[in-house]
Amino acid sequence: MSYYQRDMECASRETMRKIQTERLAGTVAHAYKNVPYYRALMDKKGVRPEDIKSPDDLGKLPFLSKDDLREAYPYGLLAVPLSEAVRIQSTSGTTGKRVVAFYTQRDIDLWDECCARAIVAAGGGKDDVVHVSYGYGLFTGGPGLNGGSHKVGSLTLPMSSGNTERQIQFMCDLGSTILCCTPSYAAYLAESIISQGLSDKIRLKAGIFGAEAWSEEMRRDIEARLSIKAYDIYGLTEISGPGVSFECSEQTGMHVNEDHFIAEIIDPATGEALPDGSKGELVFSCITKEAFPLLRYRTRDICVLSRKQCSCGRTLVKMSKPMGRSDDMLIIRGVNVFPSQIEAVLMHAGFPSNYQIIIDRVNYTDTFEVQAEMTPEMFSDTVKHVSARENELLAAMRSMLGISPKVTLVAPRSIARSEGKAVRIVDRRKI
Ligand code: DLL
Repeated sequence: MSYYQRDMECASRETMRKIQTERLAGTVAHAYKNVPYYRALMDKKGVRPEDIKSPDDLGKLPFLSKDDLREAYPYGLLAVPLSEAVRIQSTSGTTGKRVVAFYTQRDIDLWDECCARAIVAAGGGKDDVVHVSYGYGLFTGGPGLNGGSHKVGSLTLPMSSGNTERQIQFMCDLGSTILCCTPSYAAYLAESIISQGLSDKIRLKAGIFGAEAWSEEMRRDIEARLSIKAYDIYGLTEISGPGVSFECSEQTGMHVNEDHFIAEIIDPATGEALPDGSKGELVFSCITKEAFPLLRYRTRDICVLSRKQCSCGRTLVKMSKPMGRSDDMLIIRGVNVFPSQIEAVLMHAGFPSNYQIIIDRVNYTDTFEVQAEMTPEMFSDTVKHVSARENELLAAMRSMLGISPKVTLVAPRSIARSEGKAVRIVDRRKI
């Protein structure tokens, strides 16, 4: 039990606040003393470490963003001597300078604990075979769930991503019970398992899927096809990786590991803190990290926090699934479009989760196309049926988005599969 400190997950509000207050003060003092970059930001705002007496004072601290991480790249935000740091991980982004994060051994231990909580919440224990198909290496998915699985004492299969045939073979031969990967890869694995007629040989009971946006419809689809319960998991490299928050059996949002990360919601335009229940940008302050103690880090993820009592008994605040990003929300012909809305329409209409949104600009006007893969049954329909389906989708999308994309149905398996995060958006506009 002590491994994943169940008592912390169920602590009273008062106990949690006391712990957060102590840890926050310690981390602010640590960052001020050891990170000249952050000290300069605090000095500029005229705030001293002793001004931060409780989480209520968080608003006095300056924000950090990806831009700061890029500016301070690579070592500018490292808060311990290099000799104390034992690991580097990096974000999956492909544009600009990569963002790197550092860990001491203690940071890794606490990260493992956060991921262990996620595995336990998904029903995992010592008798489970945890099949980790998140990428290993710089990406945090593989190392995070791997560490969590060890901490729980489950048998860990460090598959990494790729080689789908081998994934399925090991899954059958070794009796994997919990699958950890991106939801898009889970959907692809499900499709391959079914098409090979191997569903009977699969022993999976749960999946821990995250690292990218996925809809409720996609969850139900994966659950039905793999006969499992699918749990969401959230995190970002800058704050440690997966396990910043995780879902429990209620499946109504992800519990934030509040004894390690304090969550706030702010208005992305003004930076003003908003009360629980408001929709806004999620901001995290790390309160136990040694090497990379980011404070008030702007995630750009748009979420809602809720303190409604959870039937699982955990008292940790819950965050909704990210509903989009304050920075990569698509603006097409002046209309704000979230890819999750498009996904919801497709899944609702019975389409598989493989789709691509292609945006371009021709003669100063945005073009907007949604390519959706058909199921094999749809593909064998007559051309007349296919065009009727395209029209149905078009009408549903127009009503959901307030803008009409060109809808093209494409053959099964014609959209390139990803073993990591799916490439859903191809934005060719040069603005
Ligand atoms: O994606 C860490 C991770 C690995 C999380 C495995 C869960 C499982 P990054 O590559 O730094 O880290 O990307 C972080 O991915 O700010 C969100 O926009 C998005 N994201 C992560 N989890 C979810 C989720 C990892 N469950 C960025 N739902 C975050 C929606 C998610 N978006």
